Amino acid sequence: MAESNSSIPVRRPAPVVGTTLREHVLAGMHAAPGATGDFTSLLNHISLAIRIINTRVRAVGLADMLGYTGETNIQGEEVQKLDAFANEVLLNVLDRSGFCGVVGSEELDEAQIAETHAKYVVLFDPLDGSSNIDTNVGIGTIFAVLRRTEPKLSRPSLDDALRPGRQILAAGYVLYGPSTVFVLSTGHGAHAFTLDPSIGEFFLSQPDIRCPRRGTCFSVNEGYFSRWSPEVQAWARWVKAEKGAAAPPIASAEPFKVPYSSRYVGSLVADAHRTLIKGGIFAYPADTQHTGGKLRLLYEANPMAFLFEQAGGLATTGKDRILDIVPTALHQRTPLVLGSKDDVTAFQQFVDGSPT
Ligand code: AHM
Ligand code: MG
Repeated sequence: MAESNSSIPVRRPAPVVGTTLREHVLAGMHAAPGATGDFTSLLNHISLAIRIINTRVRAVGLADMLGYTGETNIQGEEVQKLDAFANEVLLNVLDRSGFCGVVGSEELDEAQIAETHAKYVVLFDPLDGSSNIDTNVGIGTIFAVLRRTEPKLSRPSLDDALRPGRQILAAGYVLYGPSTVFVLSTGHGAHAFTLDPSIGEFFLSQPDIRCPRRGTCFSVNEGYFSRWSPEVQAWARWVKAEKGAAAPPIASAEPFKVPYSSRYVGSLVADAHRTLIKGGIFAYPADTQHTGGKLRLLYEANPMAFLFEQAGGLATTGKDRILDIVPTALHQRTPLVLGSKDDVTAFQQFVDGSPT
């Protein structure tokens, strides 16, 4: 769980249902000789911010938190009151931790760069699925943590954040659904923790999540069908078993069962969580309005891709592995296709005729 200064491999205890998030994080630190405890402390600060955000999400209709602030963010989107609140909480808690050299958020025009040599980078979408806030539909928080490459030698800069997702140290998301679920990976599997609201503690509820090899659901905003490329349209026709639809160009040993079921919440965290647990595919492809895709690479696609790979799934642009993309900008967008290995591979076969 914690970064290590030593190369000596140490056995990690198997995660046990009922362990608290704090205990889980601490056990990871003890399994990493030479660990300083900073990473553990940073994750505990993130968990604190999440619990603060959760209390407000749970009572959003009572706290004058519905609706918009009147501001527009760098993405040109109207900022909701809950977006702004979640952003402030994360910024304040991370600032107080003293561990962050660089912080990037969907709701910040530019990354916040510390004056210190602090060694971590935290990138987050404070409140994902904002369009669902006012209707009490599942929303979430997504984050990634990276370690600066030369924390002692250089001062933090944006370059510390513009690194491929395969260098992520920890990633997670929180789904504020019927219960509050925190899915976390520090590179040793993906584990889900459920909040017990009566005592404000996360308990391990699903250790070592494995995304099924194949699922039965597809999750995409089909309203944009007319804006997609002919290849993505061909894939959508196939998953719906439209008359005359072509099968993936490379035949699978075990035939797919089409039609798939359709599921689309419109909150990445909710759609991804269902896909992670039950399998299937989530896609937000490029379209004529979002030519580079809509979802943000650094704080939406990358953390999700890290978690899906940790759970044995795949995450691609439709062609290339998400975690290999070298970012050039904080708010860079990307097409995103993630889910079960077989289902993502079938999508890819439509797009470029080759297996993933
Ligand atoms: P947000 O971070 O502003 O909420 O936007 C991201 C959301 C994702 O949660 C979701 O997958 C997608 O945008 C929904 O977009 P659309 O309404 O175009 O389907
Ligand atoms: Mg989002």
